[in-house]
Amino acid sequence: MRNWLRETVNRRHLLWGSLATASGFLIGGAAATGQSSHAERGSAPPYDANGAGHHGAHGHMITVGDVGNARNGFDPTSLLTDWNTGVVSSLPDGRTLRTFEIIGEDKEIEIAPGILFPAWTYNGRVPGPSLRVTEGDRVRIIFQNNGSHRHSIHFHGIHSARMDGIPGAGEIGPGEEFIYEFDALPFGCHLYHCHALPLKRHIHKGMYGAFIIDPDPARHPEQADVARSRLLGTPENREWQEFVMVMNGFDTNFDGENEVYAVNTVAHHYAKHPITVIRGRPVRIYLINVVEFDPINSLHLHGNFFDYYDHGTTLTPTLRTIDTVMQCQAQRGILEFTYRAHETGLYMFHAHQAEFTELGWMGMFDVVEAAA
Ligand SMILES: [Cu+2]
Repeated sequence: MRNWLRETVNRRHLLWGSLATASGFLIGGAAATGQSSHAERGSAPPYDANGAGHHGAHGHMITVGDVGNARNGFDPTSLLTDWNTGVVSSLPDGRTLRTFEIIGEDKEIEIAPGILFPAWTYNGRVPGPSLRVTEGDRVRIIFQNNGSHRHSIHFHGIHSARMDGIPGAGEIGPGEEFIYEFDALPFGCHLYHCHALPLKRHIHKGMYGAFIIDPDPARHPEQADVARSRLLGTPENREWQEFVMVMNGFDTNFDGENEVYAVNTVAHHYAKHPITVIRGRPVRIYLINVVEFDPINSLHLHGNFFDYYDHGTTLTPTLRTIDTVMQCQAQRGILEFTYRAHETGLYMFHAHQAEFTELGWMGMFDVVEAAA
């Protein structure tokens, strides 16, 4: 039987100690003592979205300082809306062909201030590019493995056995190339990840990303309005504020446990850099859980409730009016909500596994009025 208390303390101390010794940064007292500080929020000083008041967020228990986005080559704020729709051309039968080029490479990234992680990446970023296509498109992915290990890309979706991205069906060695090709089905919020063995190592090292298939309104005449609202580029879609959030974790000492948790890789990034949301416009989140080693993860939204579409494969919600959703590994879904009836201000979201929250998985929405 595992000693959860001891493990928890050790994991916190490891992060805390690493931060302190690696770069002089400190995590606030609550994390160091292992005490949950939800109760402290009420007495915490007002949160300062401009950066001076990081200690105030969630009761003095987030990392201090910032990671080097330029060095990493990606900024988690940009990742929220950075859709890669590929190079578009037409097939002889008139259908759309979307071609993507993905390169696997080893890359050291900074996941919390002063904490470097030897990642394996797709296109040099974690998570990899957010691929976005339309239901029925032909998808072609040219995968070049420039890394030091064998890798693949396994897409969640419908495809042939030859395109499955497992050893013997798309897994390639360093310096090799493989082309995956399939039709984009079914519509939904999917993911892709390396399926080389040992699987948990290849996943937690950073080889995963969002694979979103927008519904084709012509195929769903009974709910064409809903489908159009999800189809990137339509006037209906532009009304929405869409964000992709990949919940991930990092085992920094390779003991089979995560020491850092995040959404889109950098611990507490959205706590220090709140996500701007226009009050009058609806919000849609493509949420994906790829955390390895922990069986479940979750998202809890403060001061609000949302509708949820499990796997994003339906046009009507599978859960209505909830404020917390649980996802096991590789589970994903679409959240929809609005702040129309709210006052402006900062609204927290986080895993409701409190330990994950303290170790990086917590952020804020900054609800503002639309510019006049
Ligand atoms: Cu791999």
